[in-house]
Amino acid sequence: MNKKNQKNRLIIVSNRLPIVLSQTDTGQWDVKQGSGGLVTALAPVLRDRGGLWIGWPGTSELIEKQDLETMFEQTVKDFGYTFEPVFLPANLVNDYYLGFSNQVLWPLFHDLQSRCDFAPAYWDAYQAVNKIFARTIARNIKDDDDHIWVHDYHLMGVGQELRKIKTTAKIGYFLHIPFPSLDLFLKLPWRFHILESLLCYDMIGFQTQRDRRNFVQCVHAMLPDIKIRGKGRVLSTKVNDHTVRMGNFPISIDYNEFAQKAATKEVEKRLAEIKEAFQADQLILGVDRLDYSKGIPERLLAFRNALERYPELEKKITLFQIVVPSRQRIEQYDNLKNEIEQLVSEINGRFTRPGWVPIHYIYQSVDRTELLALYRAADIGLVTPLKDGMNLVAKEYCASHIDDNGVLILSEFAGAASQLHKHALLVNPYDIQAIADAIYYACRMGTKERKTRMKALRKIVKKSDIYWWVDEFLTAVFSHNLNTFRPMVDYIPSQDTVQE
Ligand code: ADQ
Repeated sequence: MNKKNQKNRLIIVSNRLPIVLSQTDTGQWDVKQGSGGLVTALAPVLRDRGGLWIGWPGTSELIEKQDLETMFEQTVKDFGYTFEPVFLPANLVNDYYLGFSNQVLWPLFHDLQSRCDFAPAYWDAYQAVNKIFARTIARNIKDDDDHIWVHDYHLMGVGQELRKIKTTAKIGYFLHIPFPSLDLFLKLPWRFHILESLLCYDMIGFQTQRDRRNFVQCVHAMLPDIKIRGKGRVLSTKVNDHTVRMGNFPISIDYNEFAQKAATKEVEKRLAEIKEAFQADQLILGVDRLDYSKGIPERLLAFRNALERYPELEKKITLFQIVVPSRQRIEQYDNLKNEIEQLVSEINGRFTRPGWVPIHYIYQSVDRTELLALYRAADIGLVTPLKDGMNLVAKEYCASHIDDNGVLILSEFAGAASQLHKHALLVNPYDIQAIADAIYYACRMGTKERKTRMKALRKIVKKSDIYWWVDEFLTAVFSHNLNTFRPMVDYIPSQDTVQE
């Protein structure tokens, strides 16, 4: 990135602010920066350039607006950048967040159209909230050299709203979830609005080449006057004299942080306790947010299928499935929780033997030490989403496996497969028998093959970590030379990998 651009102030915009609010014994509110990969990577950039993070605090009902603003004034001193809360009227939050974001865009973009609820009121709320975000951003822009980076599917319309109020600052946008194929996208009643909104950004970032290709196909089919050109990883087009670029930038994790923390004494201690507690030869780990896109029931069925078809696995394998609660007010998520719990209980009821319980199921968030110890203890990481933008669990599992002795079984529909396909065991997450076979194969895999595969996986995650991702995206938005972006070609199933 050139020196001039490095000085531009950066404004990050996401649905939720990356903060954790807690109340002290005296009832005072305390604000701490969140610990996710995105904030870890962006915080130094925001500090260097001077920056601001705009988002919904999510707890407006618990805390007075005035108190929150006073607290955020304090954070400039502590963090070197500040937060700007977007206060959303309570009557819009449900329809915008639980409604349009999570019952229209989320299922449709994960190829699960039957789970969509295309209620018109949801769209109205989505537009209204995107307008509120745009106004908050506009109020906070100091000059045209400020750079704005909007995140994810909740805020696809913010760019267009900003253009309506004549914002000329550069605006980048990154979609964390997949972009659907043309046939699916056409089902969306507001398809033209969404496409035209996205084309108001200066840069549209996708996780994989497949997502970018789907987007380009939608533009070419629905807006044939727009010609998208280019050959490399970043393409471009002109829309009303405004240049729009689009590229694929696979998000990642802070590899060094995971690798270093995985080697700490606390993790070693917890690892020893876990190993002591699980006497089975092979510990298999699943870690997911509660979501139907993560393929948890299908994974449990595959585990059951492995126990049925390979009786020699009895007492030899244990599945440790952690599910973190999510979107608790949507009925489909409650039903999914029940379905998972029934399957776990059915499988354990049928296969448990004295001294061996096949599935350990935890429905809660676990702390970082516990997660790292589990990643290290797991001989097999089982990551089988039906569809996923990227899936950071797959990368965290590899980064934490500092002894290189683990096998990653990965869904070919996770964005992570675009980078990890050669060295993971790739599976079609709908193919229960293929997952069961991969489990069996992984259990019997020799140490040499495990280590060769895991070393190669770790090298890929290390090379393209979260800092690389931030740098690549920001360079693509703000630099002029697009030839620096080497193409990244996705995994496409071939005759060799597809078992009919
Ligand atoms: P998510 O759908 O939330 O993210 P993912 O990428 O797997 O999915 O990230 C989940 C995160 O939550 C991981 O960092 C994981 O460690 C953590 N986590 C999960 N279960 C946990 C538990 N029980 N306890 C503690 N931590 C837990 C969206 C997209 C993804 C995309 C990311 C980033 O859906 O496809 O990879 O954004 O772009």
